[in-house]
Amino acid sequence: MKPWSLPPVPVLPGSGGPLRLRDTATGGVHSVHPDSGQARMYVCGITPYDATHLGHAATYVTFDLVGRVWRDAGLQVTYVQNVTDVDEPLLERAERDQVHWQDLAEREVELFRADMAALNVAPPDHFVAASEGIPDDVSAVEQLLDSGAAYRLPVPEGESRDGGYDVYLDATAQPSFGQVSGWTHEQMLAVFADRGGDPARPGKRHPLDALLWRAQRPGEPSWDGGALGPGRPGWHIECSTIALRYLGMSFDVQGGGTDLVFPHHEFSAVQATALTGRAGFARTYVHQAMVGLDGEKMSKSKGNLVLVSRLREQGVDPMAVRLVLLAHHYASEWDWNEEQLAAAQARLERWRAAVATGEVTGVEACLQRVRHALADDLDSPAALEAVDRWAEAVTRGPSGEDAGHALAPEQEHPMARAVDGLLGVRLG
Ligand code: 5CA
Ligand code: ZN
Repeated sequence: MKPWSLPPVPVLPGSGGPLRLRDTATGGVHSVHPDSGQARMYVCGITPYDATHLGHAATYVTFDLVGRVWRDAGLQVTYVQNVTDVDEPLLERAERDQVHWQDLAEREVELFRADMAALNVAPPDHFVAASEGIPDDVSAVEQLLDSGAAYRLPVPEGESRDGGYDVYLDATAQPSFGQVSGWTHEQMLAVFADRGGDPARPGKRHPLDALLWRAQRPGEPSWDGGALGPGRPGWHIECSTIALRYLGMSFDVQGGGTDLVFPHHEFSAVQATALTGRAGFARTYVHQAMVGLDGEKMSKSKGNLVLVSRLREQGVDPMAVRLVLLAHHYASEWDWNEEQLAAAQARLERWRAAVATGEVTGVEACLQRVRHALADDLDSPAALEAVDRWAEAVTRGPSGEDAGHALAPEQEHPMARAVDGLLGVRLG
């Protein structure tokens, strides 16, 4: 699929990094700076049945920072993001609204592109719809069946005219099952049904087994499944196969929100290991904490959403929205409110006023502080404070003709370039 487009990220003098991030699988903070000079990242994309809310935006801005810090450290970055355009929630919403699921998906993906471009989130190198990867899913599921890692279950009577078989992963038989989340089966069972699982499906070997292939049901879209018969892939297999196709095993960072730790990232990893016979789907699993509204996780299914597109329609500067997101460390949960937006707008104005003085004293030192903060587990709040201190100093200090290092009016301010390059905040 076509991603969105944006001007290239400014390249800054010198270099930053090496980046350290918190790994969900080990609980520790460690280097994610590959020695090869090539960094590879997969971030779970949207299910396009509703518009981008601030929780999604927080996730994509967080991983956008990862890409920026990597590039600033001199690495080549390959960034892959999927779009889950084949899944229950999308089909249900399309049915409810009496629209074709493809039209709904197309409309929401288009809005997502516009939201991401407005937030200055650099586009992925590969933006891949689940519907584009189905032949890979079919081969993967066939292989898992052949190796005994998966099993068939007849479609329950009455659900389909022609019978057929669904396919499940024999999850608990996989030695690596549990390594991403580190959760017990009890913890897994407590959330599985709420997160797309079907623990109560009769006949499964274990309640936690995940659906790999769903045989066609009347009225549901289906694809050619070869020996599997017509049907559609389950949710988790798309992220295993898309990541394997574009990045291979042992890529550097698998990203998403904490709601994906289990089951989604657990199963994506287990399936990739079962397919390749190799341990380590991603080297590091990084998760954005949930953004909420009035004490509840913001989610499409709950409907308690603050939409990026709605804020844009209201004339809110997307750079102020970005500053609200950056004011929180990715690993801390927080709730959106209007006061934070007002504070971010004021901060943006202060930064713009500081750059408008043309004063460049202290830029180099500030750039190093921003680099240092970001390399340290993406400490974006500390990075913003470093820029605040610089802005305060130049706004208080001499400016215009009195300034020692003032800039010609037509020159781009080096602090504006630094803030754009590293934080993705455009001051121009
Ligand atoms: N398509 C799947 C991933 S393969 C999916 O989870 N789609 S989503 O549209 O529900 O979410 C898109 C991304 O935003 C995911 O990475 C998800 O973890 C993240 N996300 C969803 N809600 C929030 C929230 N309230 N706060 C932070 N991140 C969130
Ligand atoms: Zn995913």
